[in-house]
Amino acid sequence: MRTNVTVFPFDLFGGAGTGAGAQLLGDAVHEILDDTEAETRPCRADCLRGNVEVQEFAFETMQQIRSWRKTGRAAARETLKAGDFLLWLGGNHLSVLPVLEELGRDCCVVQFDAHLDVYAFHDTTAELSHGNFLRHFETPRPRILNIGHRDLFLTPDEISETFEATYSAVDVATNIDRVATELRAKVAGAKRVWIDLDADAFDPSVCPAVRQPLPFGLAAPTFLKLLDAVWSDKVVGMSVSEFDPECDVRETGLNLLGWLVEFVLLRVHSPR
Ligand SMILES: [Mn+2]
Repeated sequence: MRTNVTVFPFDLFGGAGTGAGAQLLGDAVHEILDDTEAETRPCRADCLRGNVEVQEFAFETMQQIRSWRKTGRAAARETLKAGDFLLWLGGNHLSVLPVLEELGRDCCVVQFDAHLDVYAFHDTTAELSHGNFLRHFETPRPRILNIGHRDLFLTPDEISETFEATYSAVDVATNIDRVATELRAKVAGAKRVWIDLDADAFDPSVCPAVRQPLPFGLAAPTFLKLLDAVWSDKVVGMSVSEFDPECDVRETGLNLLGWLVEFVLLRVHSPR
């Protein structure tokens, strides 16, 4: 098994500043790999040697921006087709759309997010944005489960148009064992599983580095427990998005997400 780390710092249509977050996490991966290379004593990260490749995209020219979605889809397709694990370090949450579009119906997306990105408020744009992108698939949508949302607006009918199931932060806080059991059952029926983390799923005290924080979010150990519940060999990749270093406090978000990235790499590559 090899891992392709794709740094995809797209952050237009909402969440400008998160592109820098994707690049920072990409730098963190380089640091992990360089440190491992330099280490002379045995360490757990030895299993990463030669197995992790980092691919970085930029969105600086008009041409790069115009073809962002096509570029993203091609990059995701190539890694998924090769059977490699795909770690997608995105800018805003919209930057993950090209990956989700490549997954297909038989994939179950386990999405950690404070928001249900299907918003069509009177004051939000009808055009594609990071707040409504789940309504804009060009391909058949994968199954999507949300964990940790704090939405107080959408009706159950609107939610069920897009989400197979949602487990709000209240559900998680009041009965995490039931949530873990149900998630386990749901992913068991999927051919492939994708983990999609929007950093604002965490409580702002845990990860302040987001542009649209909502209170009462997930605690870090809670996230780990639910990640563990859905983890299996069927997990083909994971995306991390909406990390905005400008909003960070004493690098709390960077430390949290940097640790998580290393944890996931080890989880994928450690001999069992
Ligand atoms: Mn969000």
